[in-house]
Amino acid sequence: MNTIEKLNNRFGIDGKISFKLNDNGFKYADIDTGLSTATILLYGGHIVSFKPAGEEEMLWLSPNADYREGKAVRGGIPVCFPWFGPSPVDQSLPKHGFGRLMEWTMKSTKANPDGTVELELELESSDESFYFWHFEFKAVMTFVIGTTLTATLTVTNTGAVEMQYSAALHTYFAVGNAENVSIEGLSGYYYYPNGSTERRMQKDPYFTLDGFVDRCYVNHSDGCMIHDASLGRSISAGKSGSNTTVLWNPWEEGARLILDMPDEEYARFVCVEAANCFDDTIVLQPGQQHSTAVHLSVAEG
Ligand code: TA6
Repeated sequence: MNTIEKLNNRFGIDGKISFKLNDNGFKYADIDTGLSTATILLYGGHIVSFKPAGEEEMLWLSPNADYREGKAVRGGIPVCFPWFGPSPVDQSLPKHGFGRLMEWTMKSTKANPDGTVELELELESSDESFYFWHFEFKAVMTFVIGTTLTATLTVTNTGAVEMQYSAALHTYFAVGNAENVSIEGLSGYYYYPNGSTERRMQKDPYFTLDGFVDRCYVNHSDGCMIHDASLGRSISAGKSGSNTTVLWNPWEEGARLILDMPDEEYARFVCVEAANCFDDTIVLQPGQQHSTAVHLSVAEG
């Protein structure tokens, strides 16, 4: 019996969850709840599509995504773990950690009475992870999929010493045109713009995209609303367990430097990321755990 047959035997749910291989040989869960469809790659524990019934796709995925071991798939909700950005100890290690570069193990699937389905994928410390990071851990991605999507990263310190990590659920929200997008919910918060160490406060109630942005909002534990005038919809990007929000769009010039997306695609997404980084890194004593979650739903425009 091949791996896909085994996955289907153990975790498939008739008419709702089946396991397949994509054209590049990556395993994925193909999900149809009736309320929505979704696609979750085992590689990276990474959801790359979520489309509530009757709505446009909510997650952007690059048409040129690079499906190769050791590369990150651009789009969806990459899991940045156990560090966000460059490694704090060795800049030669992969940016945004190794969680998005390894295959996660399917642990469970479940169909709930309310029509939602639930999937759990796990990444545990191993010889491979020790090469990058000398801590013992268990990371679980839980997805609850219905008309809304909740994606939760729960990290447990399974070792005998204190462990510190940073992380992000680096969501690429699909939009009609980034030039017609404004984001609500960041007013009154300090942010560090584009890698600067000089903090500023956002005064405007809305942040309107009009060029390259890479901002890190600190002490921000609430969600945002993403208003997309082109599609005439708003997305509620709620979160919990995260005190930092990162906004990113490479815009035209930046997109030209990114090889795994077509240049013009910068206009099709905005990243609003639920992060634990900078002042908000997580410290876990042996046996402790922390969860970071995003709750995504569509509202009218
Ligand atoms: O979250 C924002 C960011 O850290 C940006 O600086 C930008 O580089 C982006 O992530 C994408 O990173 P990646 O390694 O996936 O190309």
